[in-house]
Amino acid sequence: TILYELSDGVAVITMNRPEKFNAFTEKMNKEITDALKQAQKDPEVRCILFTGAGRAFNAGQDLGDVQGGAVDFGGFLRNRYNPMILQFQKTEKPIVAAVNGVAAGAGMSVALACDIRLASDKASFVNAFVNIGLVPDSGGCWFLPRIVGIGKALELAMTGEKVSAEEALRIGLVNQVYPAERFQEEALAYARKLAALPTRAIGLIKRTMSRGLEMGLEETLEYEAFAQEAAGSTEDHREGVAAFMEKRAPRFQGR
Ligand code: LHQ
Repeated sequence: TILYELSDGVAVITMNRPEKFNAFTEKMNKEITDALKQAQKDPEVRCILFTGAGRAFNAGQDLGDVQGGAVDFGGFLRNRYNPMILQFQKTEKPIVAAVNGVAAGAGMSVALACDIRLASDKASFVNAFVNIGLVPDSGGCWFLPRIVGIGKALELAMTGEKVSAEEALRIGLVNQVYPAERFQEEALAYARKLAALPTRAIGLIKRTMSRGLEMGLEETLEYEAFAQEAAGSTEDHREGVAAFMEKRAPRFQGR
């Protein structure tokens, strides 16, 4: 239910159930978790680009699987979604969401769990949970207020209204918007640029900032010192300083 393709340091993960707007099934949850683990392990992978096949990014849980009641919601989340979302955070490489179309429900949450969001001008976001009497899940209650602030987060979660790409850019929900005609190329070019940067430092930036969100200043300063010891011992750090002194472009290896 997904495609995994590696080229030029970028692992492209494509959710691939276009006829169902790439809605999640148990199989897809598992495949995404495994693909992220594989990308984390593979030293060739220096950036992950996460996108959807066809018209949609992802419409959330496949509602065909949950209709008729008698759903173990807690189990659904604990077994399928929560491990997947945690894997986004545990993957210490940049993850870029290329939001090609609508991102709804848990599909929106997954976009939020990525580090950077790029949107096609045809993309949109729907915090659809409330529309079916549910609560944002898959990290939606954690990421959304941290990305757009509590005021906007509550508005989007309580109304379940569709947000256009343009509005998403305005409120900081996405980092860039590109015309649909050249969206794929632009997203790939963006990911390739990230893949050429010092990957270890980027992984440490990701970990330190997400911890910093939950720690006080003193603890964060200490964690920065720890992270800097790790970053400062990389080849990429030495290369960065050497390139600066020699007035040339750096060639980072991700080590
Ligand atoms: C779909 C879906 C879909 C199946 C569109 N399933 N077919 C966790 C724990 C346990 C249980 C519950 O869930 C969760 C997490 C969650 O994600 S809850 C939230 C689930 N998602 C939603 O409620 C979103 C439902 N979909 C929509 O609101 C709309 O379809 C969106 C806004 C995504 C797109 O609207 P449109 O562009 O107007 O397209 P459409 O509504 O015509 O949908 C296109 C097709 O995709 C259509 O099929 P059809 O055969 O009629 O062409 C839809 O039935 C299908 N589809 N979402 N989640």
